Amino acid sequence: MCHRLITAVVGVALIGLVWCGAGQAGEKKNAGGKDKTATKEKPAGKKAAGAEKGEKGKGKKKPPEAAAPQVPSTVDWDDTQAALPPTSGDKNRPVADIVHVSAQGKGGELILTATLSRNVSDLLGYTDADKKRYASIVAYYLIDTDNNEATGGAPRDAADAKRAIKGYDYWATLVTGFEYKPKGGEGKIVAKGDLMLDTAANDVTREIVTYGLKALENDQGGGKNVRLDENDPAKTFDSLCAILDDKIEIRIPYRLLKVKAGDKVRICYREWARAGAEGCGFSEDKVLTLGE
Ligand SMILES: [Ca+2]
Repeated sequence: MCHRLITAVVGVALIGLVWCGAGQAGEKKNAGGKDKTATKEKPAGKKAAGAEKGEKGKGKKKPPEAAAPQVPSTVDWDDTQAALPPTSGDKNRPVADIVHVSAQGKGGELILTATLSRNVSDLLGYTDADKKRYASIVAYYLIDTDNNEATGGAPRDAADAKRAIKGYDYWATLVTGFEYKPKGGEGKIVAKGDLMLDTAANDVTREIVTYGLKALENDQGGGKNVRLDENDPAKTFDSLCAILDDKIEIRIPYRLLKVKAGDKVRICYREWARAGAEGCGFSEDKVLTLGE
């Protein structure tokens, strides 16, 4: 399998891992990929009232037919599907099981928050009997910034999903990782994505939660890296990520997505711990209007 666990001796580039890990979606196991809808769909109530002829003569005017459904400024997903157990390493270790996701545009940033079934510190702090600790891909978010399926693309492995995955213009991959150094040695080595770190030989100096961003092309592919700072390609997105117990929030500046307040964007996410399941862990799409 492509996403084999790596005994961390060398730092592993985020993007390489993410891309390598993406291959695992080819495996299929069980269960579907549906989420409960939590989107507010405004006009439904009023239309329905108009349709109830039995109600007596209240001279209420119908709402204007032209009124388009209102696009909410916040969307969220309840994720009731359990994560699959690990396929390698300690099979009993906790994995990043997403139970809820929300998206909102505020303060010039798209804010994406994943709630897990347990605290993030339980995942990154877990040490197995062989003194291994584990980091992983948690999710990726697909963002259709022009709400147009005819532009953009999708990651190559999305072809295995149960619904059409297309027209997304950006791809943000949420990962955990470690900064560490060899025992008795010096330096800072960073490894992110699906990996196993041998703590018998290494000391963890920092736990990492971060993301990578790519612009998707018109084909199904890996996309093109989007830098936080064009003048400093090594600058990471770490400062735009926050952990609050069981929640991981990432913020993506509008300027990087080439969007502005008022734009409508279509979003779905993929729960990585269900990437091997039927549906490949993709959620349904939701559209939101970006706030100021
Ligand atoms: Ca698009």
